[in-house]
Amino acid sequence: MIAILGAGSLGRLWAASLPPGRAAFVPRPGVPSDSIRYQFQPVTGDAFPVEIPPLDYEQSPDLLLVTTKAGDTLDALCATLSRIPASTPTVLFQNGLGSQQAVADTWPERAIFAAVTTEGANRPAPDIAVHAGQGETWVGPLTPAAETQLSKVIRPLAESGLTLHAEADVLPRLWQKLVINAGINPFTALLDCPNGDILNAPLFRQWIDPLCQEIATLMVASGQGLTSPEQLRQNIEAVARKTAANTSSMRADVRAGRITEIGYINGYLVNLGQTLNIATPVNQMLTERVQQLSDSQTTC
Ligand code: KPL
Repeated sequence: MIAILGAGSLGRLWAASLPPGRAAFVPRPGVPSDSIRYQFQPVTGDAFPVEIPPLDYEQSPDLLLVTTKAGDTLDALCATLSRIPASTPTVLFQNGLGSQQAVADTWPERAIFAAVTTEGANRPAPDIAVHAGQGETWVGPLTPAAETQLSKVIRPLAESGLTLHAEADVLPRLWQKLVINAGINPFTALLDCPNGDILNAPLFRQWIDPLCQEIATLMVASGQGLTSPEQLRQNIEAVARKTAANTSSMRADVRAGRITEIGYINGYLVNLGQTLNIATPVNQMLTERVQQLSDSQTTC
């Protein structure tokens, strides 16, 4: 059994892709646990109904996949891990950086992995999950206990048919994804537009070069090696073009009135800049503007 914590679009993609009967959703504490039912639209072919049962804690899961938002992850795991055997590997799927390290620091004795995925998934309605674009997923160890267990984690995940890679050194992959998210997500949220539309927007064109300059400086200072700001911009623009019609996760969060992951993306870079004594005015401006946007959207 593979337990999935977080029934958002990514959690539902994994649950629907695993063989029938293999996945179970971790019930939310205090909420009556029932099966989760939805229509799943694969990249090709017809949509089909999916029904995923709640995890029965009596059955020790082989794996725990954590597909919560970065900001919810530590609390969700605090409420869950005491009921999951210490030997169950945990795979974190969060965007950005910071939340993974917090989990690894809190449970250093557990086998904790980070996954970086380019699978596209969204949820246009509460009971519909769409696999919007085929991607790849890299999984690598974060804690010493995870280092010897990589193949034990890849094998059951590969039963999903999604493309998986074992990655001994996952931090550079997390950084690559962070760069893409830092260069696309805040612009799509501020402009309220699909990913491809940022490319010709004055806001993007004004700030993308100084943003990439800040990120390149931070990467060198934090031991991630030298990638030129021009190369970073090309990588960001290539993904924006490839996912042109997509709504980014940050735009979707703002639209739904949810707290965004800006604090783990551009906000992470601002905090890192403060630690390393590197100025990050563009990341700071984007972080503040997205935070203001979601503050003004929150209705409760
Ligand atoms: O990962 C993404 C996200 O929306 O968070 C990108 C790459 C921007 C695709 O939408």
